[in-house]
Amino acid sequence: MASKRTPQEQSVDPAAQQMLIRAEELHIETAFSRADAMAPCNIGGAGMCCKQCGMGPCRLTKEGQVGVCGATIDTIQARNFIRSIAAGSAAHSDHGRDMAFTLKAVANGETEGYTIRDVAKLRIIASKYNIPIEKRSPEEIANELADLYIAQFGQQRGEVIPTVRAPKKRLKIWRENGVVPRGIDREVVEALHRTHIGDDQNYEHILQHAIRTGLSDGWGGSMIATDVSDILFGTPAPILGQANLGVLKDDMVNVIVHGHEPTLSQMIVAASQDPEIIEYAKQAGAKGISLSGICCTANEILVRQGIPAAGNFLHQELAIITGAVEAMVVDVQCVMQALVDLASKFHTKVITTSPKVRITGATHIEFDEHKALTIAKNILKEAIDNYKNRGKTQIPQITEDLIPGFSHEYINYMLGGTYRASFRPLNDAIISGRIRGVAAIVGCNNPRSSQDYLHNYVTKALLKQDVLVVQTGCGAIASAKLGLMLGEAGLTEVGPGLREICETVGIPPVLHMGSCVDNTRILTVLTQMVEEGGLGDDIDQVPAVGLAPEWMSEKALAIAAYCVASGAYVIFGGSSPISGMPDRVSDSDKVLNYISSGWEKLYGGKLEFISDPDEMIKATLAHIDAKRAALGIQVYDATKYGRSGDAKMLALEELPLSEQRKAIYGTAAD
Ligand code: SF4
Ligand code: MSK
Repeated sequence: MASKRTPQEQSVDPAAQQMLIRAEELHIETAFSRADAMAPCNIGGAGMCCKQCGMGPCRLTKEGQVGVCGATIDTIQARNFIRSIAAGSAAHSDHGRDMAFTLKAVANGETEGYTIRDVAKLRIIASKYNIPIEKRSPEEIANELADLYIAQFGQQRGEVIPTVRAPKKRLKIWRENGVVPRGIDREVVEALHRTHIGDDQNYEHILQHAIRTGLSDGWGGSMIATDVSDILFGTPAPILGQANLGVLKDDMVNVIVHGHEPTLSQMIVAASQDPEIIEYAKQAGAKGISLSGICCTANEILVRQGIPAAGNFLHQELAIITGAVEAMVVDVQCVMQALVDLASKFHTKVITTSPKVRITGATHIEFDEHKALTIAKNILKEAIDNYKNRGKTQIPQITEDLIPGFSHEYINYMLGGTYRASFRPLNDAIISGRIRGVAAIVGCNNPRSSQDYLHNYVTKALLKQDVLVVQTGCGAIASAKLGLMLGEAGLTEVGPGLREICETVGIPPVLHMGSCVDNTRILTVLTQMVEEGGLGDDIDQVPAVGLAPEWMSEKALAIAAYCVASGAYVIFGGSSPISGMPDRVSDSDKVLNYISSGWEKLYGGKLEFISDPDEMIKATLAHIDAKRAALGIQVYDATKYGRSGDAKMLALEELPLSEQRKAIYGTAAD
């Protein structure tokens, strides 16, 4: 049994700590206490257990040991690894498939409540695939784009269409290595086939297909999900939002949407503003409806409508423990089964909505986009009817404001303006060394580490080193809760060069780019930086690193695979699922080495598991500096910048008026 931690050790978030103390008082279990009570299996956790057939499970813990079928440790580790990547790709991509079907239904006028919100993005995306746009209605274009996107999932031959948006050199590398995904489903199915007993038994060959499977997600299903969400619900742009449990209201009906898909949550946002529903809530004795989100559903409605985020992955139970949540409405992914038992101790209704997801004991109200608004209203009425059952509440009075909504379209616009939208200023800032490099710090919370600690530690350290940070998923909510996503407030935490850029452009030092599927926005940003010029001709040359300090989901591994394939150095914190035993069976190093130096030789990107946050930071900076040197751009110098912009103005304020004039106008005269 692992040791029991204090609430302060379980999370660095003060709101979470308050709820963990309350959980202890009420003798309630959470993921934190269950993680303390259950030590992870050190054989399975290290990727050394195979249960692919009924002759096993086989646990390979000794040097040279093989499974009953003769499978070696490297084969078993590679098989376990690709199976996780396949599951992660399937989850993201199935989300993308549903979005494509919704686009089709909207184009055909078959849905209730949806419209095509971003016609400009629809036209831009359609043009990339040579879909005619002139003299055609948005619905006609959307219909053709939806058909094209739906076809990508079942396509058997050829290349998944969004890959044409990658840098030319990158696409060539994929083609030369035979890893351009043929069809999204095909690569996932083949990953499962190859890892069945008696199939692919060469670890390098298995891991090559891991790359292809990951690419079918990043440059396939996830990219489709992001595109269609923007077309239907609007491309994010900066908007004021709030984060943490304090967004729950004592005098309102609190409804939390949790999961990943934006289709239902967007409609719940619309329904919650309906006068009929507000009146219904008032009749129930509440002041109205307070809607908030958890996990990536939170991100979807936060970046588009500014709907508050109650928290990230590990807040899902803590929100219920406030006693103030009338309904937690869930769809797919990252929803803990423990919610239902926990909710039974309070008055919260857990409502499942996806045809794919049922949880024993939960209320099921199935979502159907053809009746979306009606269903959303029914769900809200269920929540309102439950308000009278609310007992004692304890809502931590802790929130932080934030400005989310930095889509690649907006970054492009904010750097160059409407008529000369461009990544030039960002590239120039990197070339001059004001910005040392870019870090994408993404991914989950994991109760095996202190919630948000690794995210925050790494983010703060890199900001001080003039590294611009972009975030998605639960990592983004961690920074939001810390106040790093609010212009001026976040700027006290950053290095002098980065600060100058943030002040000039008017951005926070940490840019919230959306949900897990929106990691594809980061691929697009990197591609546009390459196309802008000055930072090489492919993604692997850009001084950038991807980090997932608290990863836990299989989707995170899929993201890692496609980022590596795209040329990125990816660092995962926590534990490695292919670490081997601590005293290392030497053969188990083969897989670890292959996903690092093996993949780097082929793709320029690599994946490493580094548990020590200081080592993570060191590796990130070393990589960024090495890429800068390879490009031949300015050597980063921390002392070079920081004497212009607001810093200069503040320093001037200290001087007598005549000297201020002299410094600004070159003369002390009026
Ligand atoms: Fe054991 Fe081989 Fe079956 Fe895996 S596939 S469980 S190693 S016999
Ligand atoms: S929700 S996959 S815990 S980021 Fe996307 Fe958060 Fe990870 Fe789920």
